[in-house]
Amino acid sequence: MSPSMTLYHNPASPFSRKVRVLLHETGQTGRVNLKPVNVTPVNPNPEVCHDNPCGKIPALVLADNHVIHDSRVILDYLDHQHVGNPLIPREGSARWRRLTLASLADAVLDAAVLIRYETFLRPQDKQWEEWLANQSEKIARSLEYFENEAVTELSAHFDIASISLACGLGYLDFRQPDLGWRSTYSRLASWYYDVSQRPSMLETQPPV
Ligand code: 99T
Repeated sequence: MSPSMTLYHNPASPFSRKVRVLLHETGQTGRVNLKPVNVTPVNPNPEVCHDNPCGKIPALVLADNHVIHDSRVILDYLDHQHVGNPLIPREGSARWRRLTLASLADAVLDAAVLIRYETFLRPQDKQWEEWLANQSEKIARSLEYFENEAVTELSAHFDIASISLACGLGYLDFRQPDLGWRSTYSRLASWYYDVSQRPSMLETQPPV
């Protein structure tokens, strides 16, 4: 199968990783050509901006040159392109529950990426400690919810909710290695240990 689609991505991007994990889980890696790009809010890439006006990755260019962007939209699209069990429930309460858990996992990612940009891109004398602390609080409240209210549900399926949280925890390990979330959220740590062994997670690990 020769690739008919192109994915703008970066190995460090957890949003791109979600797409790549779903491609592995649904047997579609051969359909997508991976195009690595470096983008930050202060270093836009003209090619990405041409295909996705907001300049963010991931963005998926289809065979007919139409472009789909935002990881959640791309996951939804790709989940309609395979014949196995859907990784986003198509209907019923499961659909809204799993999408809501995925959205909370994405909120962890949004906060962690904002922390990365604030600490890595913004000059140190302009960094805003209170703002950083409140992004960290968003992460803490969300992980506490997953630990206390959702870990059993997560264990039931490796789907959009689980993929999003697994990529979120992987990103915390990558960008905030001293956070020590495992000691506070032991059930999440055990769940993450198991899902990290999946080939889709092993083959998409962020760079060391
Ligand atoms: O904000 C920018 O201009 C460039 N940033 C991005 O493209 C980041 C890369 S993660 N992507 C997103 O923020 C996508 C969010 C969107 N809602 C989605 O696709 O779900 C880079 C992380 C890192 O380098 O540490």
